Amino acid sequence: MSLKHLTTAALTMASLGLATTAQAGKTLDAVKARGQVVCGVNTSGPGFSSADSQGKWSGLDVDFCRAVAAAVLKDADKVKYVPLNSQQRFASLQAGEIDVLSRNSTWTLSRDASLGVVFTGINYFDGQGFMVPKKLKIDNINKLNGATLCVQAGTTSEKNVADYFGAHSMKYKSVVFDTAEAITSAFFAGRCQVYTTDMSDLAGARTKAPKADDYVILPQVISKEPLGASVRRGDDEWFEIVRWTQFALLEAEENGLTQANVDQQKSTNKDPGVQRFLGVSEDMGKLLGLDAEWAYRIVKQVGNYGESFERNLGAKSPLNLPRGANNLWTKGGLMYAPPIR
Ligand SMILES: N[C@@H](CCC(=O)N[C@@H](CS)C(=O)NCC(=O)O)C(=O)O
Repeated sequence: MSLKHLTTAALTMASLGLATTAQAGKTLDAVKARGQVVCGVNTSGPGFSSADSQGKWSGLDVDFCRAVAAAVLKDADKVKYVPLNSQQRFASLQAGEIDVLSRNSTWTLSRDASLGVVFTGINYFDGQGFMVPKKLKIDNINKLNGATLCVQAGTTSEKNVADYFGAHSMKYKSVVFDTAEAITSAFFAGRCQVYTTDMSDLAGARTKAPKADDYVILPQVISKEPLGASVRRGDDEWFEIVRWTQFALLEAEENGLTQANVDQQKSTNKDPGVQRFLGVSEDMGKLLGLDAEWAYRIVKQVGNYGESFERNLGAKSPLNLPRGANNLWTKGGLMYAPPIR
């Protein structure tokens, strides 16, 4: 076939809305050759990514890495975790040391447009808050004028406090740390009166307090912190895989598919959307450079988004966070996946 005919054929397929198989991107090839997804995670974020004494990682962000590995390598355990502090994370992704950054990172315009990385979605809607010792009897952030704040370098938290206190003509003194470990020990030792970061981080940090009850997290938030994964710029195929992994976790929940019922649903559920999602009727995976069972494996090996949330952050976890904005759109939340079709 001549080039002209080939182009015409491609244009005809596109105009008819017919799908073509995805080209493998270079990250996908590298991940397959290596047999591991290298995932950048938090050094110690309870509920998001933390390692136990045996070095086993768990958390919402860890589950996301596992879901990518289940989709791509057919095995959620094929992940290498690289713990990164706030300042290291984007440089590490940019330098090609990791394939995905899944580490409580806020999606902002400057990060998305100027760091050589691109965010793939939102896996947790958060906001910045403040934790204080109960004995200070502070119940509102408007009482923080003149306070000493512990904050981490290289975070949106650092910038938001400057905005907020400036806009409200309030003074503060910040004590800046490079790691969460350093902040929590300083705060619990009384070196600053206030610890400020994302609400979810505060809930995690509070679980590490010598006596959690001695600390309160104030109810007000001063910012939007949409947390999500990011990948290096320039590999659209890999971007699509990571983005649709997030959507698959949500779509599974919306369809009532769980780790426990997915096998039975696969053989009995006649809903065309479920059959397509699980690769029974159609192969959606090939459009991503994967196989028909990519999404089935995510559910089977990791569970749906809601299961991951409950296990890591919900009422049965030490963080005990409400689902709130992170509920599905069908249940009053903001979590929404475009159609998998
Ligand atoms: N979501 C905010 C804050 C994220 C962040 O790095 N928070 C600190 C809170 S102390 C953290 O997780 N530190 C742990 C670490 O450095 O590994 C951002 O993207 O800048």
